[in-house]
Amino acid sequence: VLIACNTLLPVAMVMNSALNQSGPDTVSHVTLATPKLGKGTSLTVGHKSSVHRVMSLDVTQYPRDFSAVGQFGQPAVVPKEKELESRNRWDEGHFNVYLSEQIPVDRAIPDTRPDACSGKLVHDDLPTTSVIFCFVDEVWSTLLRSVHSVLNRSPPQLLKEIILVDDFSSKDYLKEPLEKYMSRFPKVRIVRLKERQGLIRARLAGAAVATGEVLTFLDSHVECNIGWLEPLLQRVIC
Ligand SMILES: [Mn+2]
Repeated sequence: VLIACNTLLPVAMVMNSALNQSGPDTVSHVTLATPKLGKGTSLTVGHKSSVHRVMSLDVTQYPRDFSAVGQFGQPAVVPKEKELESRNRWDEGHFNVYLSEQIPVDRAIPDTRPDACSGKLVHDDLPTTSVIFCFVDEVWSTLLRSVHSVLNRSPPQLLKEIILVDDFSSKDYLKEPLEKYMSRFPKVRIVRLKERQGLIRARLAGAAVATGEVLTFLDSHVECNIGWLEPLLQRVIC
């Protein structure tokens, strides 16, 4: 069942299997149609009534380079001598792949939320989530940026795991080098499909191994900003 779908931030969220805690306070009712539970299965989801302001979280493992291209969302320009290269590489991702490679994969970006969003209250006991990225031959820099943005800007206690579902990519950099890169992040898991399945079956493959209470499906070329997760999880339980 599709709980939330937003075209600006490509995201879809579903409840994963049974959320079996039931709190004494506010109780909301969620109707599910997950493969595991079958269509129309109903669950009661409880939560405490205590709330907090959406967390303004943005952590990085390493200090950020202030002068890096595109740092803080500064406009980035292709130098004259790189214009041909940048044009030739456009088709690798149907965007400016050259420029994306110049921009740090864990850069800071401005907090562009309206005040009403940053002041929003969410429950203290939000469910955990598995973030699932499905991809076929995704560009290296954008795939990494997607993962870093989730790791850097999600409350750690809510992020159960990140599942990368490789829908039978052909690019070599997505094999060994991706395994090696991601091995430093204990929360990141890679699932390899043995033949091309298509987006929906790839998502189901991710869902099948996910252990979080809510499944969050993101495009593999996104940049999650500060406060992206809690309001989405809040919508799922309320
Ligand atoms: Mn997309």
